[in-house]
Parts: sequence; C-alpha cells; structure tokens
Amino acid sequence: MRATAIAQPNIALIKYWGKRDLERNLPAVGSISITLRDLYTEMCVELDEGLSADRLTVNGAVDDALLPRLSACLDLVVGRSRPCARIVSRCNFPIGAGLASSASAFAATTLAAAHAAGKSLSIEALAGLAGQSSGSAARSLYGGFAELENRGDAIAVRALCGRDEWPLSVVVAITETGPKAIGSTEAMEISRKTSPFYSNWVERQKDDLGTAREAILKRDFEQLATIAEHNCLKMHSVMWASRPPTVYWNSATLRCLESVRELQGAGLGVFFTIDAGPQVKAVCLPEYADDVRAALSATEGVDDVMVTGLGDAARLTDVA
Ligand code: 2P0
Repeated sequence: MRATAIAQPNIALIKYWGKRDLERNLPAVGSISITLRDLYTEMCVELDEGLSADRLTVNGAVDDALLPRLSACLDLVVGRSRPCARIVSRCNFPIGAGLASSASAFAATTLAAAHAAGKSLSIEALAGLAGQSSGSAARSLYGGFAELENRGDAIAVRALCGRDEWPLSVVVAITETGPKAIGSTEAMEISRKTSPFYSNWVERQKDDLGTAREAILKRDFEQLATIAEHNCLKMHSVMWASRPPTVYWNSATLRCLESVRELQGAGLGVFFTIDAGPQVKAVCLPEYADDVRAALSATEGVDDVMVTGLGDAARLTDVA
C-alpha cells in the first residue's frame, strides 16, 4: 500500500499553452520537451485505511498548498472510493516558480499511486492520467526528448530521442525563487478568452512542432534553437496581449536574454527558453555549458544557476 517514485521536471521547447477541454485537461496544442537530469521530485504515497484525510509534507514540513490537486490526482489513479493517503514529497528546486515543479510532482505521484494501489498500468495509461492532473506532467513520464500529441480524446506522448542520443546541457538561471503571481492553468484560460493572438498561436503550432521534430531527428542545433526561441517568444506575446496581461518576466529575465544573445554572437551553440515564470533556461551544446554558466551567473539579478544534462523517465524507487 506504499510506493515511492521519482520524476524529473521537463522544459518545453515547443510550448503547451491553452486548453481545448478544461474538464478533461486536454491541451489545445501539442508540445515537445526535454526532461532534466539533476532536478527531481520524489513522491511517496501510502494508502492507509486508518487515516481520515489526505496529508502532505513537502521537504519535511506540512504543506497544504498542493494537497487538493494531489488528492484529485489520487482519485483519478486509484479511484474515488480509495483509502486516504499520506503523501511525502521531496524536491530539490523551487516549487511553483516556473521550473515545472507540477510536471515532476504529478508524474511521480501518478506512478507512485498506481503502484501503491497495486495497479499495473502502461506508460501510455500513466501519461494519460498524469496529464489530466497537469498537462506538462504527461511528458515527465518519458526521458530525453518527448512529444505530447494533440489528437483524439486522450493525451498521447511519444519519445522522440533518448537523452544519450543527443546529450544537450541546460543552464537554469534563477532570477526569483518565490511563487509566481498567477498559476499557469488560470493564465492559459485568460489567454484563450482574451488574447487577440491566441487563435493564430493554436493554428501555427503544427508548423513549429514539425520544424522542431525534424531538427531533433537530424540533431540540427541551429534549427532547434531558432524554432524554440520563436515559439517561446510567441507564447509570451499571447500572454502579454491578454486582458489582464500576464507578464512572467522580470528585468533579470530580459538581461539573461541579452547574455544569451552575446554568447550566440560569439559563436556559441546556445538558445533560451522561458516558461510560466521569470527563470531563463539556456539550452546548449555540452562543450559550451561552462561558458554559458559563467555568463548567466555574472548577469545582474541572477540569484542562482543550475546546470544539468537531460534526464530519464519517471521511475519507481520503492514499493512496500
Ligand atoms: C509547457 N507550461 O509546455 C508550458 C510552457 C508553462 C509554459 O505546461 O493547467 O502546470 O496543470 O495542465 O502543465 C505549465 O502548465 O498546466 C506548462 P496545467 P501545467 O511546459
């Protein structure tokens, strides 16, 4: 009745932004991501008939913030008539700050809950369940490069390229560790309802996915860099034009972009991407990771820098 799983967050290079079915949490667009190796969330789920309510601790302290969504995730995976659960979470990076903590948290919870309940589910079924809890979580069930396809009534993810087949590095520049001002679920809905650019964003996503998929299969860094930066800036433009606007960036975010532009000008293979938060992720060829780390560390307003390679799929670490 107890299982523990670890999942790594993933960073989208072609972004998921917007839902076509809010109730089933189906995305309006497909997305392509890379899973990160050195950031992790571990989730231990223990189903206990003796408990009268679900309980959650995060890094050793009681924390109810994520509990309603985690309880809903357990209902989906185990069933509504399940016993209550003791959930113990450990995470080695800031939560709710645009570093895809919900992706790793819900991927690990889905996997741990299924095994705690004695259910043997395929990775496709697990991804479908994780994606209903948090769209990006479906991608963290996979390692390396993964594509979430926007088709049919279910969430479908496929592996595009293993982490060792194209071992890129990612330098994460932390510009703020506090929680973001508005959650991405709510911000996506504001974009869908009010942004004049939203329909164009949805229509053109297929082209961006095709270009990125081709770049990954060819291992063409320049092509991937160009389309990933374009797709990221388009997603933020959709948000900026919403009413009220959603602006996740701070001044250090923009300074990091300037630093990346300078590195590119000096001939380094690196590109940026930014998610629902002010952090900048610089994806680079491994031989440039030290230079990229040094440049972003020296950028005004950057609090911390993490360097990581690409990670594995979510995995079970203990069942009892
Ligand atoms: C992504 N983001 O593709 C995009 C880019 C943020 C910006 O997926 O509402 O937490 O739980 O399905 O997965 C963040 O959204 O949203 C996200 P829900 P989720 O990584």
